[in-house]
Amino acid sequence: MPRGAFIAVEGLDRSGKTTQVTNLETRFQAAGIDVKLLKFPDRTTAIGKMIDAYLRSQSELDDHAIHLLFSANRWELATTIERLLNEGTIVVCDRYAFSGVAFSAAKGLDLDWCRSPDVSLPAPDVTLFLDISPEKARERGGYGEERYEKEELQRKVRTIFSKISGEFSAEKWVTVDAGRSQEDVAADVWSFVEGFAAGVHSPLQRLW
Ligand code: T5A
Ligand code: NA
Repeated sequence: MPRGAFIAVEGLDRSGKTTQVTNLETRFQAAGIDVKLLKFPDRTTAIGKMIDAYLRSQSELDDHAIHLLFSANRWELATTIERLLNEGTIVVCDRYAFSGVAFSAAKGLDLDWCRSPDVSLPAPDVTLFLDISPEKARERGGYGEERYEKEELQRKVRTIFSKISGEFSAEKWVTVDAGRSQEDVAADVWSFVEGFAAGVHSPLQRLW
Protein backbone atom coordinates (compact mmCIF):
# COMPACT_ATOMS: atom_id res chain seq x y z
CA MET A 1 0.00 0.00 0.00
CA PRO A 2 1.45 3.43 -0.88
CA ARG A 3 2.00 5.96 1.89
CA GLY A 4 0.52 9.45 1.93
CA ALA A 5 2.41 12.33 0.34
CA PHE A 6 4.08 14.99 2.43
CA ILE A 7 3.48 18.43 0.89
CA ALA A 8 4.98 21.64 2.29
CA VAL A 9 3.84 25.13 1.33
CA GLU A 10 6.31 27.94 1.94
CA GLY A 11 6.53 31.64 1.23
CA LEU A 12 6.92 35.12 2.62
CA ASP A 13 4.42 36.48 5.13
CA ARG A 14 1.07 37.17 3.38
CA SER A 15 2.01 35.19 0.28
CA GLY A 16 -1.31 33.33 0.58
CA LYS A 17 -0.16 30.05 2.15
CA THR A 18 -3.12 29.58 4.46
CA THR A 19 -5.55 30.42 1.65
CA GLN A 20 -3.92 27.84 -0.63
CA VAL A 21 -3.49 25.00 1.88
CA THR A 22 -7.13 25.35 2.92
CA ASN A 23 -8.14 25.13 -0.72
CA LEU A 24 -5.92 22.07 -1.18
CA GLU A 25 -7.52 20.36 1.80
CA THR A 26 -10.97 20.95 0.28
CA ARG A 27 -9.91 19.58 -3.10
CA PHE A 28 -8.32 16.42 -1.69
CA GLN A 29 -11.36 15.86 0.54
CA ALA A 30 -13.69 16.30 -2.43
CA ALA A 31 -11.67 13.60 -4.20
CA GLY A 32 -12.33 11.31 -1.22
CA ILE A 33 -8.70 11.36 0.00
CA ASP A 34 -7.62 11.51 3.65
CA VAL A 35 -5.73 14.75 4.22
CA LYS A 36 -4.35 16.44 7.34
CA LEU A 37 -3.46 20.12 7.46
CA LEU A 38 -0.67 21.20 9.81
CA LYS A 39 0.61 24.70 10.43
CA PHE A 40 4.00 25.79 11.72
CA PRO A 41 4.45 27.42 14.06
CA ASP A 42 1.77 25.38 15.86
CA ARG A 43 0.93 28.05 18.43
CA THR A 44 -1.27 25.74 20.54
CA THR A 45 1.52 23.74 22.27
CA ALA A 46 3.58 24.95 25.26
CA ILE A 47 6.50 25.70 22.93
CA GLY A 48 4.11 27.23 20.40
CA LYS A 49 2.81 29.65 23.04
CA MET A 50 6.37 30.89 23.64
CA ILE A 51 6.82 31.37 19.90
CA ASP A 52 3.50 33.22 19.66
CA ALA A 53 4.46 35.62 22.45
CA TYR A 54 7.79 36.28 20.73
CA LEU A 55 6.19 36.92 17.31
CA ARG A 56 3.73 39.34 18.87
CA SER A 57 6.66 41.13 20.58
CA GLN A 58 5.33 40.25 24.03
CA SER A 59 8.64 38.58 24.92
CA GLU A 60 12.28 38.90 23.92
CA LEU A 61 14.51 35.91 23.10
CA ASP A 62 18.01 35.43 21.75
CA ASP A 63 17.91 34.71 17.97
CA HIS A 64 19.42 31.25 18.50
CA ALA A 65 16.96 30.41 21.27
CA ILE A 66 13.87 31.28 19.20
CA HIS A 67 15.32 29.36 16.25
CA LEU A 68 15.61 26.23 18.40
CA LEU A 69 12.04 26.69 19.66
CA PHE A 70 10.72 26.82 16.07
CA SER A 71 12.61 23.58 15.37
CA ALA A 72 11.43 21.93 18.60
CA ASN A 73 7.87 22.88 17.60
CA ARG A 74 8.32 20.78 14.43
CA TRP A 75 9.88 17.86 16.35
CA GLU A 76 6.81 17.84 18.61
CA LEU A 77 4.80 16.74 15.57
CA ALA A 78 7.39 14.62 13.73
CA THR A 79 6.09 11.23 14.89
CA THR A 80 2.50 12.32 14.19
CA ILE A 81 3.50 13.29 10.64
CA GLU A 82 5.16 9.90 10.07
CA ARG A 83 2.22 8.01 11.50
CA LEU A 84 -0.28 9.87 9.29
CA LEU A 85 1.82 9.30 6.17
CA ASN A 86 2.16 5.59 6.95
CA GLU A 87 -1.60 5.37 7.41
CA GLY A 88 -1.98 6.72 3.88
CA THR A 89 -3.02 10.25 4.83
CA ILE A 90 -1.69 13.19 2.82
CA VAL A 91 -0.02 15.73 5.12
CA VAL A 92 -0.04 19.35 3.98
CA CYS A 93 2.13 21.73 6.01
CA ASP A 94 1.60 25.50 6.10
CA ARG A 95 5.34 26.39 6.53
CA TYR A 96 8.04 23.94 7.56
CA ALA A 97 11.80 23.78 8.15
CA PHE A 98 12.62 25.96 5.13
CA SER A 99 10.90 28.91 6.83
CA GLY A 100 12.90 28.08 9.93
CA VAL A 101 16.19 28.39 8.09
CA ALA A 102 15.23 31.32 5.85
CA PHE A 103 13.96 33.64 8.58
CA SER A 104 16.77 32.98 11.07
CA ALA A 105 19.48 33.25 8.40
CA ALA A 106 17.89 36.51 7.22
CA LYS A 107 18.41 37.82 10.74
CA GLY A 108 22.12 37.03 10.40
CA LEU A 109 22.56 33.52 11.82
CA ASP A 110 24.84 31.07 10.01
CA LEU A 111 22.88 29.08 7.41
CA ASP A 112 24.44 25.71 8.27
CA TRP A 113 23.96 26.28 11.99
CA CYS A 114 20.30 27.03 11.24
CA ARG A 115 19.84 23.72 9.42
CA SER A 116 21.31 21.53 12.15
CA PRO A 117 18.39 21.21 14.62
CA ASP A 118 16.09 20.14 11.77
CA VAL A 119 18.42 17.35 10.57
CA SER A 120 16.51 14.05 10.18
CA LEU A 121 13.01 15.54 10.35
CA PRO A 122 10.68 13.98 7.75
CA ALA A 123 11.42 15.62 4.37
CA PRO A 124 8.53 16.84 2.19
CA ASP A 125 7.99 14.99 -1.08
CA VAL A 126 7.39 18.38 -2.64
CA THR A 127 7.67 21.97 -1.46
CA LEU A 128 5.55 24.63 -3.14
CA PHE A 129 7.13 28.03 -2.75
CA LEU A 130 4.57 30.80 -3.09
CA ASP A 131 6.68 33.59 -4.51
CA ILE A 132 5.59 37.19 -4.06
CA SER A 133 7.42 40.50 -3.88
CA PRO A 134 7.52 42.05 -0.39
CA GLU A 135 5.89 45.18 -1.86
CA LYS A 136 2.89 43.21 -3.10
CA ALA A 137 2.64 41.15 0.11
CA ARG A 138 2.51 44.34 2.16
CA GLU A 139 -0.60 45.49 0.32
CA ARG A 140 -2.53 42.46 1.65
CA GLY A 141 -4.59 42.48 4.82
CA GLY A 142 -2.98 42.72 8.26
CA TYR A 143 0.62 43.16 7.15
CA GLY A 144 2.83 44.80 9.76
CA GLU A 145 1.32 43.31 12.91
CA GLU A 146 4.03 40.75 13.70
CA ARG A 147 7.76 40.89 14.34
CA TYR A 148 9.09 39.74 10.95
CA GLU A 149 6.60 41.67 8.81
CA LYS A 150 9.06 44.29 7.65
CA GLU A 151 9.87 44.77 4.01
CA GLU A 152 13.66 44.77 4.42
CA LEU A 153 13.71 41.48 6.35
CA GLN A 154 11.20 39.91 3.94
CA ARG A 155 13.49 40.83 1.04
CA LYS A 156 16.39 38.99 2.71
CA VAL A 157 14.14 36.01 3.46
CA ARG A 158 13.17 35.83 -0.23
CA THR A 159 16.84 35.79 -1.24
CA ILE A 160 17.60 32.91 1.13
CA PHE A 161 14.55 30.94 -0.05
CA SER A 162 15.87 31.38 -3.58
CA LYS A 163 19.26 30.02 -2.50
CA ILE A 164 17.61 27.01 -0.80
CA SER A 165 15.54 26.33 -3.93
CA GLY A 166 18.78 25.83 -5.89
CA GLU A 167 19.58 22.81 -3.71
CA PHE A 168 16.51 20.89 -4.88
CA SER A 169 15.42 19.32 -8.16
CA ALA A 170 12.62 21.01 -10.09
CA GLU A 171 10.15 18.35 -8.98
CA LYS A 172 11.01 18.63 -5.27
CA TRP A 173 10.84 22.44 -5.15
CA VAL A 174 8.21 24.22 -7.20
CA THR A 175 8.08 28.01 -7.35
CA VAL A 176 4.58 29.38 -7.91
CA ASP A 177 3.92 33.02 -8.83
CA ALA A 178 1.73 33.99 -5.85
CA GLY A 179 1.18 37.59 -6.98
CA ARG A 180 -1.81 36.56 -9.11
CA SER A 181 -5.47 35.98 -8.23
CA GLN A 182 -6.30 33.29 -5.64
CA GLU A 183 -7.96 31.22 -8.37
CA ASP A 184 -4.97 31.33 -10.70
CA VAL A 185 -2.57 30.40 -7.91
CA ALA A 186 -4.90 27.58 -6.78
CA ALA A 187 -5.09 26.14 -10.30
CA ASP A 188 -1.28 26.01 -10.50
CA VAL A 189 -0.93 24.55 -7.01
CA TRP A 190 -3.44 21.81 -7.80
CA SER A 191 -1.73 20.96 -11.08
CA PHE A 192 1.52 20.32 -9.19
CA VAL A 193 0.05 18.10 -6.46
CA GLU A 194 -2.95 16.26 -7.93
CA GLY A 195 -0.63 13.44 -8.96
CA PHE A 196 0.03 12.77 -5.26
CA ALA A 197 -3.60 11.79 -4.72
CA ALA A 198 -2.67 8.22 -5.66
CA GLY A 199 -0.06 8.05 -2.86
CA VAL A 200 3.71 7.66 -2.85
CA HIS A 201 5.67 4.41 -3.26
CA SER A 202 9.17 5.66 -2.41
CA PRO A 203 10.27 5.73 1.24
CA LEU A 204 10.01 8.92 3.25
CA GLN A 205 13.24 10.92 3.15
CA ARG A 206 14.93 12.96 5.89
CA LEU A 207 16.16 16.53 5.98
CA TRP A 208 18.31 17.82 4.55
N1 T5A B 1 8.76 31.55 11.16
C1 T5A B 1 7.99 30.44 10.96
C2 T5A B 1 10.10 31.45 11.55
O1 T5A B 1 10.79 32.45 11.74
N2 T5A B 1 10.64 30.21 11.74
C3 T5A B 1 9.92 29.06 11.53
O2 T5A B 1 10.47 27.94 11.72
C4 T5A B 1 8.53 29.17 11.14
C5 T5A B 1 7.72 27.93 10.94
C6 T5A B 1 4.67 33.48 11.58
C7 T5A B 1 6.09 33.91 11.39
O3 T5A B 1 6.98 32.92 11.86
C8 T5A B 1 8.12 32.88 11.03
C9 T5A B 1 7.61 33.25 9.68
C10 T5A B 1 6.50 34.24 9.97
O4 T5A B 1 7.01 35.55 9.98
P1 T5A B 1 2.75 32.41 10.22
O5 T5A B 1 1.98 32.19 11.46
O6 T5A B 1 2.71 31.34 9.18
O7 T5A B 1 4.30 32.57 10.59
O8 T5A B 1 2.37 33.84 9.63
P2 T5A B 1 2.21 34.35 8.14
O9 T5A B 1 3.12 33.71 7.20
O10 T5A B 1 2.26 35.83 8.19
O11 T5A B 1 0.85 33.81 7.81
P3 T5A B 1 -0.28 34.63 7.26
O12 T5A B 1 -1.45 33.83 7.65
O13 T5A B 1 -0.23 36.00 7.69
O14 T5A B 1 0.02 34.64 5.70
P4 T5A B 1 -0.35 33.60 4.60
O15 T5A B 1 -0.85 32.34 5.19
O16 T5A B 1 0.78 33.47 3.64
O17 T5A B 1 -1.48 34.34 3.77
P5 T5A B 1 -3.07 34.21 3.83
O18 T5A B 1 -3.51 33.11 2.98
O19 T5A B 1 -3.52 34.23 5.25
O20 T5A B 1 -3.44 35.56 3.13
C11 T5A B 1 -3.10 36.82 3.70
C12 T5A B 1 -4.11 37.86 3.18
O21 T5A B 1 -4.01 37.99 1.76
C13 T5A B 1 -5.22 37.61 1.13
C14 T5A B 1 -6.00 36.81 2.16
O22 T5A B 1 -7.38 36.90 1.96
C15 T5A B 1 -5.56 37.48 3.46
O23 T5A B 1 -6.28 38.66 3.68
N3 T5A B 1 -4.86 36.83 -0.06
C16 T5A B 1 -4.83 37.33 -1.29
N4 T5A B 1 -5.11 38.56 -1.79
C17 T5A B 1 -4.96 38.74 -3.13
N5 T5A B 1 -4.57 37.77 -4.00
C18 T5A B 1 -4.30 36.54 -3.57
N6 T5A B 1 -3.87 35.58 -4.42
C19 T5A B 1 -4.41 36.27 -2.15
N7 T5A B 1 -4.20 35.17 -1.38
C20 T5A B 1 -4.46 35.53 -0.11
NA1 NA C 1 2.78 36.93 9.77
